Amino acid sequence: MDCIFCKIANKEIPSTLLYEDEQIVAFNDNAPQAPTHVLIVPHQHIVTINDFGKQHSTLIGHMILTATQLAKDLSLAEDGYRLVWNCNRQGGQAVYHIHLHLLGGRNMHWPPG
Ligand code: D5M
Repeated sequence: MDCIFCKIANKEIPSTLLYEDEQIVAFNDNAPQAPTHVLIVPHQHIVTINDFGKQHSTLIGHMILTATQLAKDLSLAEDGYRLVWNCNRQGGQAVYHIHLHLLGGRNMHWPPG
């Protein structure tokens, strides 16, 4: 499958790996939108968050807990940060393999653009 995030998760192409286990990898976004911009990505190829089902509950929880732990490790927790899932065209999704964005290190805007 020609999927950039499958290739990163399989180490076929390099990334700045920050965390990995049997379910997920986390690495720096290559077009950062904040001083810290990390992507949490499952090994499993899931196209959009519309494809989440109850069978993914553990994975979803694991992705969120990993993001919040990374936020602490990267000293973002006290000042705050943002977690984002983009879904499909109007949601701004560019890579069709789900990923959770962890953004921090600056003031975030609300409403988001
Ligand atoms: O976000 C997709 C994100 O993926 C976007 O912020 C750029 C990032 N990206 C794309 N290719 C790479 C590689 N090779 N390394 C690191 N980051 C990458 P979306 O929510 O789909 O708009």
